Amino acid sequence: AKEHSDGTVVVFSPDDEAELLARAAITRQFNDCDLEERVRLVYQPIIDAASGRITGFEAFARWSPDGQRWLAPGQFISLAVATGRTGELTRMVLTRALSECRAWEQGRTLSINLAPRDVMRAGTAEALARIVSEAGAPPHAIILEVTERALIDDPRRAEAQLKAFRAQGFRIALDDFGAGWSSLSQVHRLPLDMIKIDQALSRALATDPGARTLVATIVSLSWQLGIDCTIEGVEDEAQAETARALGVRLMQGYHFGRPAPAMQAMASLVNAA
Ligand code: G
Ligand code: MN
Repeated sequence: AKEHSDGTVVVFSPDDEAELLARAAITRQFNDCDLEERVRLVYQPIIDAASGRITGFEAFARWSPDGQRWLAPGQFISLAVATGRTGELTRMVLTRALSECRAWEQGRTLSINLAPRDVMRAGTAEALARIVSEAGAPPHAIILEVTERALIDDPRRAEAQLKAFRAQGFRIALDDFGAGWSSLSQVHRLPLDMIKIDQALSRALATDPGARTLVATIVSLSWQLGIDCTIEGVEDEAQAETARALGVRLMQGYHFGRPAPAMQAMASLVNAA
């Protein structure tokens, strides 16, 4: 039996051997690759649903094992963790995003995802702040997205680390909120600027009254905390309309825009004004 980084335990049978070998091979590819060459970034707009204005972009990394197939974070972040390259990946993503998607020059924010280890590692705030300063960007325009998962194991240290990010001027978003790792009891103590409602809740909005109640609760929580609230993974007008009716203002998802290369993302600002 093997414990995954997310805490689930998987028992392998001999049938899994081929899969195990494939996994070892792709882990080696990640370990040996030049990240500069094998990572590219796409940017998804975050929309103010009341005005239709793009308020910012979230950068997503795509990794290629072979220069042909491009994998999404869900498919390769575990490889970065296994090879100890999450810190390097995050710094590279931030550096690249700051150079190709200068959203702050158009009054927009730029969001970057942090791996749980980045959040907890000593010196991350300073390392990221140096990169932002070298790019000539204001830290306040940069939103660091942190998942609840990162805060569970050692809430006190997590709180101290988030305060260190804040002290450098960064904004902080709590990502994938409502996805199961509830940190509801800590949220009021954390220095947050935004809560991002997990995409699973968007999908459940049409059919599940429980999901609507949960979204309404998160919206009310964000109001009470005086912070922003974004819903992720909005795929159609029905979901957007329900979210709007529940008081969600900021939205993200295929309905508003798919993740796209920097040039295309920045060009959409010209059209939208
Ligand atoms: O954990 P995080 O929210 O950062 O991850 C978001 C992931 O979901 C990205 O890989 C992004 O490309 C993808 N994504 C963004 N919008 C949508 C959407 O509307 N539907 C689905 N299924 N995926 C989305
Ligand atoms: Mn995110």
